[in-house]
Amino acid sequence: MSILIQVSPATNDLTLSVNQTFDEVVKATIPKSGVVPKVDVYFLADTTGSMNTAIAAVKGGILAVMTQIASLGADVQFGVGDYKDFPAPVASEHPYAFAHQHSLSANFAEIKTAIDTWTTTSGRDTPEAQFYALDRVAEPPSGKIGWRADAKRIVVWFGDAAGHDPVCKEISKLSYHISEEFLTAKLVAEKIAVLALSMNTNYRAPAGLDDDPKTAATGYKSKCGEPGGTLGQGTRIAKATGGKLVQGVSAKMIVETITSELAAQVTAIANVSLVASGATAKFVRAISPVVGYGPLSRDQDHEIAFDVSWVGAVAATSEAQVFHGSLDVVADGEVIGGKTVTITVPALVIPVPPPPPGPYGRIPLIVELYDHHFTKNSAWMGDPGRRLLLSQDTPDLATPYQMNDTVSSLKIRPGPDFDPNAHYEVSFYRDPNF
Ligand SMILES: [Ca+2]
Repeated sequence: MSILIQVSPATNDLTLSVNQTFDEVVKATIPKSGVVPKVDVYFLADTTGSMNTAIAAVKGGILAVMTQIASLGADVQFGVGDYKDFPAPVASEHPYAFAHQHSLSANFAEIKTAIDTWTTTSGRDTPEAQFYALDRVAEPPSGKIGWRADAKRIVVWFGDAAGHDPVCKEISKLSYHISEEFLTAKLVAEKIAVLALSMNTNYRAPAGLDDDPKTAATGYKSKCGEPGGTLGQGTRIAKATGGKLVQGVSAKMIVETITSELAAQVTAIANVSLVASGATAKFVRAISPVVGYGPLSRDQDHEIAFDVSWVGAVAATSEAQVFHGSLDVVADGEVIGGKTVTITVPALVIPVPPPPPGPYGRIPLIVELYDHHFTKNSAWMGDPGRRLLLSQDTPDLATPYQMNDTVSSLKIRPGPDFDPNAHYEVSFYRDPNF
């Protein structure tokens, strides 16, 4: 399904001193996809008691769902698994916590047969082992589940209770505890989107997959200690993985909901956003709209624009610093294009030494001119006369000194660069044309 998206401007090569800003509009053109979307869908069901009517409805309608989704022009495959709870296996309690029935396959009849094997058993306490089931499904491509490497991966998860958090290793016999945070990171790393159908079939868990995981959570205490976790697990996991949670789905509506939500996944990109990454990300002050765009249908071209605001975030040092990174176009959690970004922070400006003395920079003699008189005491109209110091050849005393025709006295004395062995000559004219 991947299409490499070009953006405009195609690259950024910026120079940003600290606090210096730069604003740009980044446009991304997303072409109508000529590529058939490749989609892997894994059906994962809670098969404990209260799910009975929902399971029956899925068995009745799943073949039609698969046929309809395949008719949308996608290369789509399906897989099947179900979960119950720990401790397992325990006779008269849980036959298993998770069972994988069928790997990803285009043989819809086999998928239907696998789903027909689902049998509900008691879940005992209210929360169930969905974290363990999702952990088992969150594996790399080409494993037991059979994810295809280049397919968009979706788990269609339906259940009506919260999940035990954590599923500790003492009860699962794995080498690690499965907390919500751990599970979410693993699903994101495997690029598996979770499409969660939170069923309204369990009166003991009114918020379904989002219910309080500590309510009536007794089954893990002897192995895992006091129950943890918070309300809203399903919504958070779905959102973090680029999927979606549909709340309050009835048994009657489950088939229709699976169909419409899967069709939306196949025919549209739910969300496209612009994300800064790499060493240049810290220079991004804002990207707008931060939530991106969507849904965008796949059967037409789209041009979207983001306002990106950069700011110098690094202080200068004695040498120029260069940072590399990118602005990525992310569609439903997958990077589908973008541009490289290079930011140079210029070196500190080194003070430039003063220029060497000019033609008049050396002063061998100081010539003092006095206006009409040269002491304060010999008053002229009551004011002391002005004194003018000359240190260079002066063609005209009128401009700017305004001392033409008024000089009455002069004094010549050695300047700072006086050389007693040199020969100096001082000439005065009445005017330049004399
Ligand atoms: Ca349970």
